[in-house]
Amino acid sequence: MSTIEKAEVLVSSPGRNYVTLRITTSDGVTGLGDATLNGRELAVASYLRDHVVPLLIGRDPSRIEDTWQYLYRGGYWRRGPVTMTAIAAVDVALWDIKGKVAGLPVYQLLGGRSRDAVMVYGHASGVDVEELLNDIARFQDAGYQAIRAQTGVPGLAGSYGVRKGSVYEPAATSLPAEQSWSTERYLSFAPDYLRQVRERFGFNFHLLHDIHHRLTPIEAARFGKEVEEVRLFWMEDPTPAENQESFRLIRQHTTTPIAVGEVLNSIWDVQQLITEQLIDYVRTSVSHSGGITHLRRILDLAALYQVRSGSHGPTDLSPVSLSAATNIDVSIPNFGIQEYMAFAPETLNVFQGGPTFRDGALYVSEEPGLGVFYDDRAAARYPYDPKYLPVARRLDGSVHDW
Ligand code: CS2
Ligand code: MG
Repeated sequence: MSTIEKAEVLVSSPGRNYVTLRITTSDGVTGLGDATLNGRELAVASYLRDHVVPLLIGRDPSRIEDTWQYLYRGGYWRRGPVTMTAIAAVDVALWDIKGKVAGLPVYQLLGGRSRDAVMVYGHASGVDVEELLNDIARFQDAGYQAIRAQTGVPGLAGSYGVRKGSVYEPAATSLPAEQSWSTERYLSFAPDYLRQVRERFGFNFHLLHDIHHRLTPIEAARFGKEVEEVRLFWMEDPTPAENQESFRLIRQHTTTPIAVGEVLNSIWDVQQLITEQLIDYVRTSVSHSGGITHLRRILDLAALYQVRSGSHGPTDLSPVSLSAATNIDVSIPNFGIQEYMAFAPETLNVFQGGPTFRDGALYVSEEPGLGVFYDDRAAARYPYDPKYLPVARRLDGSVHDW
């Protein structure tokens, strides 16, 4: 019987910080898992290195479910982004190994294809509306059928979602940058610029917008109602989702579709949102919600309530996550859309292989497992570089959700 012989926690910063788990079996088969948690990377690296890796050595790598249960229940303390990201990395690495042993891409182990192409959305942004509109045109020229639109709010220093340079990365400073926020200014500005997007480009593409946890439920209800004419594919994270029942209020006032889940990490965190149909897309990611094994449970529950997938997928989830996500996306019945940001060239120097982007969609790799190779020599050129996500403060100086 093959056993787990080695499990390496690889920390590097090709373009941005990534934590990668590489498991090697006694037969020499390797599997990769993404353990990156933006702004808290070393917490997961330590959780793996100090508390999980010693438990893996000697285990049967084929026992994916048993290992998941062993790490989840055996950890005693339930859920949370650090725990569930660490478990996800182990889980995805074991699925990678299982695919390689079987000589099949992981999606073939998940029931095979339900679709050929995985529709993605790109991230258009600008410091002002004109720059945003020009960026949307660029994404349309690149073949995207779905585009997220974000721009700065006039008079506010710093703003969520505006790309600087070629790759968007919000964790850009060695201490949290402080950005100002005004709900009033946002609510009087955002619906109008989304209307301008439709006026300029029409309705023949999917338009998405990320509110990023910043409104109260009634403010989100007002926003959703005001933008119904814009026909958003979704409004994302309209209000913090710890209080799942708060979405009932939003639902009472608007038909604008809602997407939630990227900061959540277990089926219990989205259970009410799904079973009460308070959301339309669930965004939990393969790398932060317990891996392929747990994300499939979430998506199977979602399918019972006609909630579709919309998994988180910016560049702070590595190409290993994107490959695992695409293997899930191509196979599940209730696929909605996959978030996709082009990685920095340095990132692709280290993480080689995975899905390919073409005409607004991702095409899964046919290589066995996840089809991603981690190049240690390339990674050695990019040492860890601690970075923090920003913090938002209201105009009165109090902390707000970033
Ligand atoms: C964003 C993320 O992609 C999104 O929808 O919410 O970019 C998020 O801000 C980052 O993943 C935080 O690291
Ligand atoms: Mg988001």
